This record gives sequence, structure tokens and C-alpha cells, in this order.
Amino acid sequence: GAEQEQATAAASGNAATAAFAQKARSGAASSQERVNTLASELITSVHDIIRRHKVTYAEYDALKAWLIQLGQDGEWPLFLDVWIEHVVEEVANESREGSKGTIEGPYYVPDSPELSAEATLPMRPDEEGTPLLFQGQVTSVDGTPLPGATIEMWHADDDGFYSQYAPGLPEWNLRGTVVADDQGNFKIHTIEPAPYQIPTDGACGNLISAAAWHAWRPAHLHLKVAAEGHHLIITQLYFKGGNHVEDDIAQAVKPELVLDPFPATTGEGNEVTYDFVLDRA
Ligand code: MBD
Ligand code: FE
Repeated sequence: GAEQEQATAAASGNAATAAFAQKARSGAASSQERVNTLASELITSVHDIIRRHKVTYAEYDALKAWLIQLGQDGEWPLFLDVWIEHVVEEVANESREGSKGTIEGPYYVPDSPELSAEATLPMRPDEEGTPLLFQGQVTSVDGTPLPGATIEMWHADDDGFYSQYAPGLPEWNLRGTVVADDQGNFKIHTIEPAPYQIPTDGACGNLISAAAWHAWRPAHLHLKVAAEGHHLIITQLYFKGGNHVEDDIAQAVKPELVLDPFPATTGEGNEVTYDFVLDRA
């Protein structure tokens, strides 16, 4: 029977939680002193909120139930990346001189198929969406081209779904690792993604409806750009005039990250040029 599997919050959430457990983490763990400081201040700031707003037992129990559900739905990665990560990224990259970064989000998968400097992302023969040619050059801050730089791109399809986090999509759909040529140039053929609505049927969705927020991120391309001897850039690019560019639920839009594609000279879809400048490590 060809029963259509539904995309559920718990399915994508638990997939994101399992993926995070596999993540190669960088850097040393915090010292005891730092854990003491950070955990104490976090807890104290919760106490302050309770006193200031006279939080009731009913509200305390609702919070407890919600946190339990957040774990059961596997939505800790979604929650943290949507509401917290943008400030971590801001602090981490405040002294960078090269291209702007932004949050990684919960749906990166390492080791996507390696592709040549001009390539089409893996996609279905009938992939919906406006074709997009995304091209540019990777250089160092002093303008030196970076041959062999890698541009990993991953993004949602025209229905707002990510491969490996929604049922029924080919494993590497709209994910690839493009290796730039000997001048650091790349040309990536893909389709323009749709705006992304975070799952409404899980704990994060419950919070959004209980607070009367909206659940949308603007359409975006995710990228990781890397080159020997340089700092990795993790970023996203958006589309000028698109829905929710001005009110991203994840607060991950920066003016430098908004693309303005124009009709492709080939006559099919749109094209845009965007160069990446990497800081020396
Ligand atoms: C996404 O696609 C995303 O990029 C972020 C940050 C959060 C949820 C879904
Ligand atoms: Fe995303």
C-alpha cells in the first residue's frame, strides 16, 4: 500500500536530535568556574521573571509539561536554534572581517555528495520551484582567490521540506558540497526554496500558538564555506522582498545576506552572484 507518510513535528524533531548526537563538536568544555557562573545566572534570571510577573503554580506546571513535551518531540534542537542560536552566532563572530555568517539551524547533514565547480544540486527530475543559478568566488580577506574552497549548500524544497527530515524525499535532495575551481569560482544550479514553517504540531508549535506568534522563516539557502587556513563561514542567504524577510521567527536575517536575483541570461529561472570572503585562521 502506498500510504503517504505524514511529516510530523516528532519525526523531524527526533531526527534532528539524533543528528545532533552525532555532531563532531569543537573546542574544550567549559571550566567548573564558568559552568558555575553561567548556570547560576541563568537560574537567577528565571527567579527574577517569576517574581516580576508573579508566576503562578498553574503556569509553573504548564512550563514543566511543555519542557517534558519538548524533549518527547525531540524539539530541543529546533527550540534552541530558532530562539537562542542567533545570539551565540553574534557573539562568536563579532570580530570577523569577512562575509557575514548566521545560524546553522537544526537540519545540516555532513558529508553531502561532492560536486564539481559547476554543478546541479541533487534533485528529483520533476523538482518544483524556480530554477536558480547561484554563482560567485571564494577569496581571502586580502582578495586572494581560494582554489578548492568547498561550498556546502542545503535547503528546503518548494514545499518547505528538508531531505532526511521529512518523509518521501531522496536522501541527498537539495544538498551538495561544491568544490570551487582553481580561481575559487563556483556555479551552483538549484531551485529557489519556499518559506519554511516550523512544525506546528509539536511543542514549539504549541508555544507559538499559545503566544500568538507566527511560525515562519523566510525562504533561505544554507551554506558552509571552507578553505584551507581559513575560518569556516556558516551562513544563510535570503531573497529580497520575500515573505518574512522582515520578521524571521529565528531572527537570523542580516541586510548583507539578502540576495536580489534577476532573470537568468539563459532564459530559464533566475541567477545571482554572491562572493564569499573568508578570514584567515
Ligand atoms: C530551519 O530551516 C532553520 O533554518 C532554522 C534555523 C530553524 C528551523 C528550521
Ligand atoms: Fe533552514
